[in-house]
Amino acid sequence: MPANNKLAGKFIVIEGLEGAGKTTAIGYIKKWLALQNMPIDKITYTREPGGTELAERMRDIVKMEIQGETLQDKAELLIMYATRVQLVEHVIKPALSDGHIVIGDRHNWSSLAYQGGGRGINPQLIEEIKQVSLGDFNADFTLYLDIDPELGLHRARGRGELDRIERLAIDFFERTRQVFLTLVSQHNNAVKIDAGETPELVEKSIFSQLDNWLASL
Ligand code: Z5A
Repeated sequence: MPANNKLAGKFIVIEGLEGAGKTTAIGYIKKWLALQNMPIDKITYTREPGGTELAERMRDIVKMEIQGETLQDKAELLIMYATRVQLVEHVIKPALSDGHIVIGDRHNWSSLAYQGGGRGINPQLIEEIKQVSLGDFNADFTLYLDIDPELGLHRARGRGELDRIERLAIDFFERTRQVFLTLVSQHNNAVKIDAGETPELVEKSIFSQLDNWLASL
């Protein structure tokens, strides 16, 4: 079967801390898909939180700071799932049904890592919310870009001012990273990429991991 037929209807997700290089990695995946002769009009890109008109408005709420009222951790978690339901139902599932490959900049693991690890919300509760909102819908393949939080935030800072979440203390990101590392070790359809390497090496390892995954389909 040609590679592009095997890729049709698949959902690839890139996860990692801020500054890990997820946006940059999407460019590498784009290049790799071109090598597989994947037609451009059969590739859908998404980002979370966001990706639909309503979900983007909810993203603004998550990022903003209101004086005198903090966004409660559970409210933050629920907004993440509200945006995800909008995105999955309005964009991701229709695209997959239409034979697209969908490349997601973050998905469910981000909630387990940030709201579970970082904020300390019980992972069982997050799993229940996930089941209620998305059922068994999951990524087909996850590329986790692993980076030391100090380095990631340093890179993110170089890009501009940090947002509400990015300004949290470093131990928040250490806990978040630990959950990502645990998740990647528990899933056969996920790989860890050393995102602290040079862009050339990161690109090379993403290509090689995608080649391996494609061969396994
Ligand atoms: N969040 C959550 O809490 N729960 C959830 O369920 C979800 C999300 C879905 C979304 O932020 C925030 O929402 C995020 C988690 C939370 N918050 N925080 N903090 P976002 O979408 O605004 O940002 P991000 O997802 O964290 O991505 P980012 O900061 O834009 O980083 P990135 O996409 O991973 O990195 P990049 O833009 O590709 O690269 C950053 C810079 O590093 C850039 O200048 C690159 O040129 C440079 N770079 C990239 N790769 C390299 C290498 N290999 N070497 C050197 N320099 C590099």
